[in-house]
This record gives sequence, structure tokens and C-alpha cells, in this order.
Amino acid sequence: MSGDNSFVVVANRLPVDLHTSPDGTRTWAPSPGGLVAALSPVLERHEGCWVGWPGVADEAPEPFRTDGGVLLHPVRLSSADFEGFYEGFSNATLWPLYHDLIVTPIYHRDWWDIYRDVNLRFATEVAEVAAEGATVWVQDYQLQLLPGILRQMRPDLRIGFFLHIPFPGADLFRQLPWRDETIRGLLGADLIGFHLESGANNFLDLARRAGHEVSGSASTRLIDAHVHTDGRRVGVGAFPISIDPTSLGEGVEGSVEALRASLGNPRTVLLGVDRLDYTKGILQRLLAFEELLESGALDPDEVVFLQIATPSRERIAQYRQARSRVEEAVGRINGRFGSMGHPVVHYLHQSLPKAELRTYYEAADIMLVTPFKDGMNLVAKEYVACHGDGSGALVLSEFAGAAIELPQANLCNPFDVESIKRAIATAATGLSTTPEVHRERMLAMHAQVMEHDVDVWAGSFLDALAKVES
Ligand code: GDG
Repeated sequence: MSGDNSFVVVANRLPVDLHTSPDGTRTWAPSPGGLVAALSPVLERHEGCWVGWPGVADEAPEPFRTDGGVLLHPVRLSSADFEGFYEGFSNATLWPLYHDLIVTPIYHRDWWDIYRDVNLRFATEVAEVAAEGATVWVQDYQLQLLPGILRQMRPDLRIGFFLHIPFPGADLFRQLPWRDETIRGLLGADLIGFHLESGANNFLDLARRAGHEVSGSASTRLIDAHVHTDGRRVGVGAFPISIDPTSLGEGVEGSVEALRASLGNPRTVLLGVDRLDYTKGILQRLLAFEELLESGALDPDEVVFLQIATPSRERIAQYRQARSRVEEAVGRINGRFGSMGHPVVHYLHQSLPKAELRTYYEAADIMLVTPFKDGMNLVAKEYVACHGDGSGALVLSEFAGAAIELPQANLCNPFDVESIKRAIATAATGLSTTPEVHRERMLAMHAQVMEHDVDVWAGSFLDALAKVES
């Protein structure tokens, strides 16, 4: 059975939100996002289809078209599916394993069974909506088995897979009790894309160890490496994701001044923007800030640290623990170094509108991006995109994928509090003592991000997918 969509994107989440009005009426509305913005032109050109979970357990609207003509096709998940597939296997097993065991992954056979079953259901939906010979682009770690299942159901399809998080080395990956099935699932694709060449080479290494013939080694935005399996050739490469600079809006005149005034016009504004995730190193950057205040390297009367921490995965114990540790540190630092009406750390555990985020990015003298491990990190790129005049400074973890493309940042090792402190202090003093050096570095990073935006990412992946000959 086949449908009539020649281009299908499949992701865990459908880009829709459920809105409930005061009278209780509920409507589903498309929700904007980086991936949607990047793929919309392609989806609209092909009258494409997006398959995914609408975000609310036990509910799913009928398939509907957006104004641009994209068909949104929901997959219904029960709350038991959501717990086993999403919170369990995806976020308590794969997420920590793929982020180098920052917390210990939980290996649970029931979760695996549900993960496999949900992947099968997603594949069944895709098989129904995809036209003969259609291109299907599968997104991320929640759906690693889908390419293999779909290839069995629909050998006519051209299937691409992209992983948005890091792919670990063999020594870590081999912990996974279902490692062979996972590799086989991914190898159902014609093209497997990672952010970095290192992730792609980790995958090639694993495929080789699993007995598959491998040729070449990974390149960026090109297919120089293949895995040969079942008489097919699977392309493997690196496609570093980026941002849609227009999604941040234009910036509102006077808003930066108003924000700084509301903070008491400090000399230096430090900023962190993250999902509240233990991989992001929020606590470590707070500890570095605290020690800099303690030693007198930063003056609490001159500096303010803003941390926006978007709520995330709050039903998972390790996320709740990460949040309480962050909040304890914020309270302690303000208790020690703040004064009445003038906290040194302003902390929001909220999601803000994107346009407001732009004001924060523009207002920040120093952006702190200190993850222990991150596939890419779009926040770093968004900050750089908002500083086209060369102002500001970026403190960036060496373990964020973005560090490969933004080597002019103040790089730090987030496992070493002294290294974070050094990077912050260097940025803070450098902004006043060597402003030209900082300006040039910011401008170089700005040019890199503007030239390699999310369209380049999507375009290079889809071009490569179109060219793969299996
Ligand atoms: C995964 C990988 C990879 C944050 N707070 C608010 C808000 N955000 C937006 C940011 C940014 C996005 O969320 C976060 O993207 P990141 O890339 O930084 O991190 P993850 O969510 O972990 O994303 C990551 C990414 O996938 C893409 O492949 O780079 O490595 O972990 O765009 O702006 N947006 C709004 N309000 C907020 O309060 N509107």
C-alpha cells in the first residue's frame, strides 16, 4: 500500500501544539521550530508530509494540511508508550549513553520492547503515506530502528536518517544490550548523517566491528564513506546543523537598553540559555561564576548573570535532580553576593518567545555555553548570529559540536572549573583590554554561521541523499 507523498519527514514530534481556549475549546495549531523552518520549503515544494507524535498522550487530531500545504500526519501514543518509548528508552537509556555516560543509562527490557513497537508503528504510518519511490527523511535517536523496518516494508523508498545528538565511540556504544539491532536498524537507510565527522567515524568503526564491509572515511557535507550490507551501499557523512537566522526576528529598538536598565545597568551581562538538562553544564558554570565572585575576579556590583533554563523532561528523576541542584546554587550565590533588589543571578525556569530571546542574546556581553557533551548546540550559533557588529564574547565548551566550526570562541573544558573560570575571566577582561581582537573573532564566527545556515544543512543532506546509489 502506498500514499501520494513524494517527500516525507518523520520525527518523534509533529510540529503542532494543542491550544485550549478559556471556554475549553481545543485546537491543534502548527508550531514553528528550527527543523520545521528548514524543511518547510522542501515540504511545501513537494506537498510533503510530516509524520510524528502530536505531543499529547492518547490523543491525535485527524491529519491536516498547514497553510503552506504540508500534510501533518499524527501517530497516536498511549501514556504507556510515552513512558517506555520516550521517557524510558529514548531519554533514560539512549540519551545518557550517547552523551558519554554523564549519568548512568538504565537498560530495561520492557522499554526496549516498547521502543521497537513504537518504531514499527511509525514505520507503518510512513509506509502508508509515502508515494512509490518517495524520499523519506527520518530524524533522531528516538527512531533508529525505523529505517530498517521501513526498508523491509517498502524497498522502493529512498531513506535518509539524521542523528541530532552525538554518536559515541564503540567502547561506550557496545554497552547497549540491543546494539546489533540498533546498527541494523540504522543501516536500513541509504544515507546516515551525523553532525560531526567523529560521530560518523564512530559509526563506521562499529559497523566494521559488527562484520560489515566499510570503505572510506567520513567527510563533511560529502559522502566519502560507505557501509556495504545486504548487497546495498549505505552512505555515511557529517552534516553540521545550523540555525535559521530569520527565526530570531529583527530585534526591537530600545529593548536591549530597557533590559539592561531593568538589571541596574551592570557593566557586564553574562547569559546562559539551555533546556534544563544535565548535559548542558549549567551547575558547573554557576560554580565557576561563584568562585570568580569569591576571589574578587568579578565584582558583584558590576556583573549580572542571567540564566534561562527551559523546563525539560521533568518526570525523569535525573532531570529533577539537575534542576534542584541548579536552583540551590542560584539561591546560595544570591544569598552570598546579592543585595536587596539586586540579585547577581537572575534565573528563569520558563520558555520565552524567540523574539524575547533575541533581546537577551543582544544584551549579553558574554554568552556561556558549557555542555559536557552536545551534538551541536544551536544556542551558541544563535548568539553569534545576533552579534553581526562584532560585539560580545562566546565562552564555549570544547565538547559541544559547535566548537569545531567556532574555534575563535573562548573554548573551555567544562569538567575543569578552573578552565571555565579562565575562559570567563579572559572574555571579561579581553572585552575591555583587547576589544579589537574580540571583535574580529566574533565577526569571523558570525560569517561562518550566516554562510552555513540551516538551509545549507538541509540542502546538503538532501542533495547527498538524492545522489546515493545503492
Ligand atoms: C538537540 C541536540 C543539537 C531554548 N530556550 C528557549 C528556546 N530555546 C531554543 C534555543 C535553540 C533550541 O531551543 C535548543 O537547541 P540546542 O541545539 O541548543 O539544544 P537541544 O535542545 O539539546 O537540541 C543539540 C540540536 O538538537 C539540533 O540538532 O544542536 O546538540 O542536543 O534553538 O533557542 N526557544 C524559545 N524559548 C526559550 O526559552 N523560544
